[in-house]
Amino acid sequence: MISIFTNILLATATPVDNGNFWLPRAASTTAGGVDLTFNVITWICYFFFALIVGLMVVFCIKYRRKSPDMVCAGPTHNTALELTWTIIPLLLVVVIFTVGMRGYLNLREAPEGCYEVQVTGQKWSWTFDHPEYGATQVAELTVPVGKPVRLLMTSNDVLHSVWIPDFRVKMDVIPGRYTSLWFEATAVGEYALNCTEYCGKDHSKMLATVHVIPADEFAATMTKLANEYEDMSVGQLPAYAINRLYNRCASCHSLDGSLSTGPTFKGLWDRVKSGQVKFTNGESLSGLIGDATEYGEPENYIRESLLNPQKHIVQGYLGSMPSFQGQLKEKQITAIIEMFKHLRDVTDANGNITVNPDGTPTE
Ligand code: HEC
Ligand SMILES: [Cu+2]
Repeated sequence: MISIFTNILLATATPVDNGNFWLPRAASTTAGGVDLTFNVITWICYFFFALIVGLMVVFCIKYRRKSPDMVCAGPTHNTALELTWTIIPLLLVVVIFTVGMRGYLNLREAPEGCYEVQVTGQKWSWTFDHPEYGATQVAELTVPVGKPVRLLMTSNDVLHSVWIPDFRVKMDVIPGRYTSLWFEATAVGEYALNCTEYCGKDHSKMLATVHVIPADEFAATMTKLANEYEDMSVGQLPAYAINRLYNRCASCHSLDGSLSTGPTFKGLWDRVKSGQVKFTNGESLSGLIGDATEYGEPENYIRESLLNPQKHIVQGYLGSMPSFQGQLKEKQITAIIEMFKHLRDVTDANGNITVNPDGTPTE
């Protein structure tokens, strides 16, 4: 028994362990409290399972009916036994409650001075805004190690839920109201963030990566992220867009020609330039581009598709694309258009991205 309890304490006192059969690695300051509760309950279960099944077997053998005419008086009550089986479980649930409540309060009470990130869930991607730096990340969240971080979360459409298993944190994300959670990462590394509330067709693609980086690199990284495209020339924009902006489109638009919620980006520029796109109202893009037409330049059609996606609905699709009005800066819209024009330079035939944000080839 003693060794079991030292085992529990040691297992939860280390800041990062690599997980075990039951639990993933633990990499936040509050993970210990969650794991302690889990371990206490699990070990109580092991202990009583062994005790009860063991005694049952022993009693089956010891008190079995040894001859057919063996008759005994049925059991009456036994005060000592009844008190024991009431008081011991009572003490155990009090222990479970205390351990659980402490862990719960740790999770709910964010410490003072948290670094704050605003999180928006949307079918089917996560957007992370860093108000302090004016930086926006999609499907990626960069945070400093050893600093408490508070996520203030809401949803643009349906219920979602943020879950970072390695940090042992999880909270619903609800349209029309804010919820929050906090964590302090204990180790530099990459951690999975999942949506854990079934939210529609591509729920399983609603993933993000949490990058925990050294605290002294954080400010510089975020400042760079906030305006890395500002200083880029037009020629550098496709590599930037495919890495930093495409993840806002990825849940609905493929790069390899496969069908999805929206039309594939593969060959999109050729279809648009030649006016081949047909709309559900029977119109065709060829009548809307060219001299003295609504759009003139085909680039304006793409711009309109981003800012006002319901205006023309491409045949075979539903009008489910969200507007990016106010979410993309002018230069980012240019970057997306340039990405379409140069898609072959930044992806391979299978739709894999072949360049880093700075234009160098990926490994
Ligand atoms: C929730 C799903 C969804 C997301 C996210 C999304 N789109 Fe769309 N998109 C659609 C659908 C559906 C259509 C087709 C219906 C329509 O025309 O509105 C479409 C159409 C388009 C078109 C017109 C395509 C054509 O063949 O004429 C463009 C351009 C486009 N999207 C670009 C983007 C870009 C760029 C992003 C990311 C910044 C993005 N979309 C994000 C669903 C989405
Ligand atoms: Cu979701």
